[in-house]
Amino acid sequence: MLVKISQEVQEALKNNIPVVALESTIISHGMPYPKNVETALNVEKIIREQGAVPATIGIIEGVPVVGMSEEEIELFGKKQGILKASRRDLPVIMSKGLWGATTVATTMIFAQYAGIEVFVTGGIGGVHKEAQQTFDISADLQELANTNVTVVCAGAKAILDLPLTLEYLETFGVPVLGYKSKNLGAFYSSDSSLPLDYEMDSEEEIAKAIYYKRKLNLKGGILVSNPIPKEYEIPNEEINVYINKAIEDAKKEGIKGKDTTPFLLKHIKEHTEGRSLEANIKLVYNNALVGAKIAKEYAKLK
Ligand code: PSU
Ligand code: MN
Repeated sequence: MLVKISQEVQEALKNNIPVVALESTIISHGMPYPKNVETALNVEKIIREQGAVPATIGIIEGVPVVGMSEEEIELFGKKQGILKASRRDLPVIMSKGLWGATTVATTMIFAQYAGIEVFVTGGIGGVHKEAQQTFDISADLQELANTNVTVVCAGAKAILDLPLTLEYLETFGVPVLGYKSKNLGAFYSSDSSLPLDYEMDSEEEIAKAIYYKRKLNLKGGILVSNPIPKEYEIPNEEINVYINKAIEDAKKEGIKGKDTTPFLLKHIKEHTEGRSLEANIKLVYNNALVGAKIAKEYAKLK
């Protein structure tokens, strides 16, 4: 079997019940145990309460799984040494029978493979600061350019160069839609002050945009920016101090490539004494709710 799709997800897809894909890097590399497992299971619950089916995706002993069980999610949260699997890592992880946590890029790949349109996460990767020198641009952006999945996030962290990230998405024809917001979300804070092209007033409006993009066969993803609710945000001035410190630490320690993002996330979390983790959890719940509603609206149009 190339990809294992759970019975429940298969049934849902067959019967046009909305399905929402979820990534596993956020579990294994994005949050500490046991908060990671607790969050992943709560996200699934929020999606179910909306009448949609969650499909958490990860690679277990070389087999990509779409629709992990609770036990599998628990294992993903605990196990050491799970590889962060982006597009380039997939063939080798499968060849060697390893465990791999799917990033935004690879979750999109398996969501598309299974026929799942909507995918909920926290934040996406993007163009890193000083990418002019380092060439560090997340594979997530090329995946958004090429793979037909809608990604609901809270914008992107200021560990990235957000203006360049938007330019990149524009070049590759990826619509970036602000859910009830004019500006891009900045993950921990609700407003990056970077204007988006379109503010969307409802889940239905977003579902229609997805519908037309697919009908026209316009290859690639759609990015929905759903800002963190104001009561949970950490103001930009405050979080940026920790972000800049984390970037300095990464430079000093010579952190490169795929290690960069997890390193920065871990350091920010340590420096804010868990406050950033709380904000992170709240914004993911908020994305799960909106994502499930978008999936529901989209199912009506299909
Ligand atoms: N940004 C976050 N939280 C995350 C990630 C990014 O705020 O957990 C994870 C996602 O899985 C994303 C990946 O796809 O990091 C991007 O890594 P890179 O920058 O190496 O492409
Ligand atoms: Mn990178």
